[in-house]
Amino acid sequence: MKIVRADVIVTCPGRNFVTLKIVTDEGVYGIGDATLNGRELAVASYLRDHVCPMLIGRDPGRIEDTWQLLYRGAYWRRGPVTMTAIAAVDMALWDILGKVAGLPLYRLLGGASRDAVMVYGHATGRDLGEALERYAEHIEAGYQAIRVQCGIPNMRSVYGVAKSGGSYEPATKGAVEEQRWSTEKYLDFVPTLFAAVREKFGFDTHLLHDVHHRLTPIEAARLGKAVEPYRLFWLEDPTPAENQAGFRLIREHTVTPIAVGEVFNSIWDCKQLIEEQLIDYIRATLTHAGGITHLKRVAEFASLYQVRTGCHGASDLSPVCMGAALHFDLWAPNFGVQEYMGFPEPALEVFPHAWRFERGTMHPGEAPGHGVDIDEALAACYPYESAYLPVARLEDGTLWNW
Ligand code: EZ4
Ligand code: CO
Repeated sequence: MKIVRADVIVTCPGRNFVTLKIVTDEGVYGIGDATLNGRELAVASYLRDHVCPMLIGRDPGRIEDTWQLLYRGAYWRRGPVTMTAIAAVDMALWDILGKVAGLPLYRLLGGASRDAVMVYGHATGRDLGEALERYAEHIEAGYQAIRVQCGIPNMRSVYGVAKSGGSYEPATKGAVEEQRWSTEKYLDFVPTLFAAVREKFGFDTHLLHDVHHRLTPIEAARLGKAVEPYRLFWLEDPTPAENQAGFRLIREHTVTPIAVGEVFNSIWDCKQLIEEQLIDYIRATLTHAGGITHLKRVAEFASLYQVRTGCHGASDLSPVCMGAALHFDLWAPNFGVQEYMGFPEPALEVFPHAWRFERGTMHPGEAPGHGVDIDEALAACYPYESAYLPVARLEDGTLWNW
């Protein structure tokens, strides 16, 4: 079997997605997600201009060799654009392998380690009352794990809260949105939020929260310590992670579990964090961290240190990534939880899928491969729309981590 075509499809059914489709001489094809929020066209070009021509004529079954070729062969290793492009190829090749074998991807990985995958949803409110209402709705819908984010008194904007009170989408079309941030106001308020959740709903649900890189290590340590009584499932991205050793400072002060890694693109981004047991959950995703071949390596390494997976699953990762991730999660012996935010309705139509949601858990389905397809004619009805992630500034105007 040979690869005869590799096409990049850019579409915006509610938000931008980049998809790679690899076609073989036997007509079997596979698809992979190549979406890098706010930098979509860089990956599209990397694939179209540099990777796709290299794939023509290759045996689609040589997945590992193709991964090594694109990683070592580029000479310029790692980085989000490169690793997202490699991930898309890898995901599409595993999809083809599953279709050829007539088996769902999770069975190729070694079979199911559990009945279904626990997912966490997002309860976000512009104020405490609204956050608690959303939390109640998630319990009603059967979620066992719920992330809570909430507007901060006297702060104009905050990460993770929808402006309209509807579903949250950070990327904005047109100009870059500027938000303001005050660490002091945030640290003063956020323990109140967790206290209110536990007081109202008890301890039966897993409670999660995303700090979104806004604190310094010592501030994160203080927050982790302050919220210990509310027994969080995890505190996510408490501080930027380029300096992995910085997490020692957090660990020295608190037993609140830490999740990091949605912006990571290789095992080298988390090697020290995992080896020194500075985190509890690794959030790297298939799409941004080199696909199934590489994330499997990360998960197996993490398992040696009792670090569990908690794959990023924001709506800017396409339904293709969601499908592949659910197979991965069903297999991974050290799976922790999977993020699930849902998708805009048109996106679900553009990407017909075998996965299903049922009362807080998900299953990838039994379709061969990863079970997600693309309706190219429908995709063409939603042309790309330039959109950017916001930036954050401190109250005096200093640019901060968004
Ligand atoms: O801000 O995926 O945990 N989820 C997140 C996301 C990220 C977006 C960036 O593209 O932090 O909402
Ligand atoms: Co996050």
